[in-house]
Parts: sequence; C-alpha cells; structure tokens
Amino acid sequence: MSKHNCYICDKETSLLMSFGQMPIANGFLAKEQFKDEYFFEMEVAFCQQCKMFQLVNQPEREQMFNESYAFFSGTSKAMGLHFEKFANHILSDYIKDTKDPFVVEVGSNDGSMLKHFANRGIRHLGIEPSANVAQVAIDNGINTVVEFLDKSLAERIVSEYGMADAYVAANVMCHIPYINSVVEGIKALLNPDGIAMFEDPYLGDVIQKTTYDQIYDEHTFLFSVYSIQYLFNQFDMEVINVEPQVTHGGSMRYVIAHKGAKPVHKNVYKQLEYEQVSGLTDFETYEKFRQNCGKYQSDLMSLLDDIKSQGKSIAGYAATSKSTTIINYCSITTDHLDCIYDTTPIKQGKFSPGAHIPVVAYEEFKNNYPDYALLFGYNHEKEIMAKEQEFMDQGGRWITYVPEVKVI
Ligand code: DWN
Repeated sequence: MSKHNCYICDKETSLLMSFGQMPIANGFLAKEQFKDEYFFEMEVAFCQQCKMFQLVNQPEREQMFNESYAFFSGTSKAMGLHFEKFANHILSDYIKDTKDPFVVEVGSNDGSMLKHFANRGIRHLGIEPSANVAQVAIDNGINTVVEFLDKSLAERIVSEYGMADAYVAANVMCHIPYINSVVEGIKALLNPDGIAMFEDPYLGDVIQKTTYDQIYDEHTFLFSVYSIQYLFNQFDMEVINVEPQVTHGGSMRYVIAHKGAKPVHKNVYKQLEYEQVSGLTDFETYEKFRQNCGKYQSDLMSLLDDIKSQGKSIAGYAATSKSTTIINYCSITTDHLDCIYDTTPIKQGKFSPGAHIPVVAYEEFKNNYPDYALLFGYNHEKEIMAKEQEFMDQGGRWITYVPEVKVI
C-alpha cells in the first residue's frame, strides 16, 4: 500500500484497502483497444485530520474526461426532473430578488441543469471539460466553455462576466483532486452574498449501505458534512445548509456561503451530530466497511455462480460507471454475464472496461430476455422497473446488491 498525503489538509492519510487493478470506469472500448487498456491500483484512504475519504491514486484527468466521455446527464428521465427541481429551488429560494443574476455551473455536461436557467434568459455559464457532452449543451444554446475549473479560470470568468450569484455543481466536486484550488476559485467568483450549491454521493450512505461501487477513478472523494466544512473553512467560507437527496443511492447537497454572510441552518448541526454518532469521523468505521466490502463481493459471486451452475442465463442491466468497480473487484466475467444492456449510444457495440463484457443497445433486451438481470443501475430502479415490466411478467428476475445481495 502506498503512502499518501491528504488532498485537502496535506496530513498523511490512513490507508484503508485496495480494490485491486482497475480500468477507467467510463473507458468502454473496442476490441482493438484491449491490448492498450490502462489500469491503476485503486486504493482508498481516510484522513484522520479533516476526515476526508479519498482515493490514493487516480489516472490523469484527461484520461477520464475527454472528447469521448461516455456519461450524458440527460439519459435518465428521473434525473432530468431532479435537475429541474434543483434549478427551481435556486431560482425561488436564493436568487429570486437578485437583479440580473449570473449562474455558473461546473461540470455542466449536456446542459441538463443549465437549460432551466438559459430558457428563462438568465445569464449563465457552463464549464465542461468533456468536449462531446459540452457540444450537446452548446448546440442547445447553452453558454459553455470546454475547460477544467481552477482558480485561474475563475479569475478569468470574473473579469469577463463579473461575479456569480450562484455556483452550482451536481456530481462534480467529488471528482476534483485539486479541489483546494477550485474552492479558492469559488471564493473569488462568488458575490459577497452569493451561494455555492453542490451535491455528490454521501459518504454516510456509502458506509451504511456498503455501496462501495461509488468508489472508482472519477470519484477522488466521498464527502461528509464534516469534511466539506473543513475544506471550505480553510478559505473562510462555511456550510450554511445541507439537504439529503435520494439520487445515486443517497447524496448530500451542500449550501455554502462566505463566512458570516448568511445564517447557518440547524440541519448542519444535526447532520454533524449524526456523523459523529454513526462513527463517520472514526477510522474504525472504515475497517468495518472494508470487511463488509469483502462480504458483499463473496455473497454476489456465490449467487452468480449458483445461478450459472443451474444453467441459467444472466445479463447486466445499465453499464454504469459504478458497475466497473463491481465487475472488476468481484471478478465478474463473460462466463457470468452474456452482455450488459444500456441506453447510451456511445457505449453500445463496445466492451465494458476491464472484463470486456459486450454492451448491447437496451432495445435488444426484450428480444433476448435472460433468466436473470443484474441491476447495475439500482439507483434508477423505479425508472427501469417501470420500463421493463414485461421482463418480470415473463418470469425474469432481477439480481440486486443494494442494500444487500438478493434476487427480486
Ligand atoms: O458522478 C457520476 C454520476 C453522476 O454519473 C459520474 N462520474 C458518472 C455517472 O455515474 P454512473 O454511470 O454510475 O451513472 P448512472 O446514472 O447510475 O448510470 C448511467 C448509465 O445507466 C448510463 O450508461 C445509462 C444507463 N441507463 C440505462 O441503461 N437504462 C440508465 C437508465 C436510467 C436506464 O433506464
């Protein structure tokens, strides 16, 4: 295990476990690319000083986010509604009375959130380093720059557009190892009474449900309220509210302001107390988590091996980024899964990272129902089940592993 200093506070971290050699989670590839596939050792660590849960090593950012990025925010209807509600919340609760507000979103992807501001004629700017997804937003008239955010870009934005009234991000902040520079950027960007609002998978949910599949190359961090408060306090900013979300298996939305600019809501203190009582700030909790990961791995593999020994077929459903961790950590192979059905055109016809399981257009699912479907997109369970009622009517069964390994 490697020695690693914390990305936030620079103290030496406590190493927790290795998930073994991992490929790029969204690195869906063609056969001729197999021989050059990139792997890194995916180790995680916990900082006992600032309580940040973090990856030890990460591929270069351009290896993950580039012109062939495979995740488009607009692929889920439920997430589309979630972003609409998020935008409306900002509009009605934070910038309603602001004259000519300016909204900046980092990691704006295909514009699924910013379009709700753009459509109302609100000044906005998306920052998105993956050129292909950014192009979808640009084609829809959403003002977007194809860049990575850091302090120097924030300063350029201020000089070109002025300061922002709202800084927004969804499932982005936890992807940025040089987050100190980004927070310095937010500080420079935000008006004295502006707010930053962002949401990411919540460490509390990951630990409670053992959703270790939230750990993959793109997720440098799994945040808690404690660690976010520490991060922003370093730059004289503070968490003024927290709003738990059900998305992505359990997420947390953080509302941040310049220190002293706005009252701190009691939710912040309540959540901090919960984190202390539930042991999120203690290293021992993570030792237990490591054991739980091993148990989930062996429970899932026993189930898959048992089903295969009965001569039944299994297919994966939704080639999520998270599935890359499950597949490679558990050593799921093409002996277990015939293929993975998915809605994203750029993934279809390619092979899954690492295990090279074929990815097939989801429209084909109904023509080849397997006996069992392994639900990698458990966070979209409602949406998927509604779409695939016929599979169940015809006797198909789902395998899930959240909150426990079971057949439903
Ligand atoms: O942080 C991140 C989150 C927000 O999104 C990223 N780093 C990348 C991505 O993670 P993910 O791939 O695990 O996200 P989802 O939304 O759980 O999965 C998306 C995948 O699921 C897409 O490939 C499309 C697929 N899907 C499907 O095949 N059928 C999704 C739905 C809703 C469906 O009905």
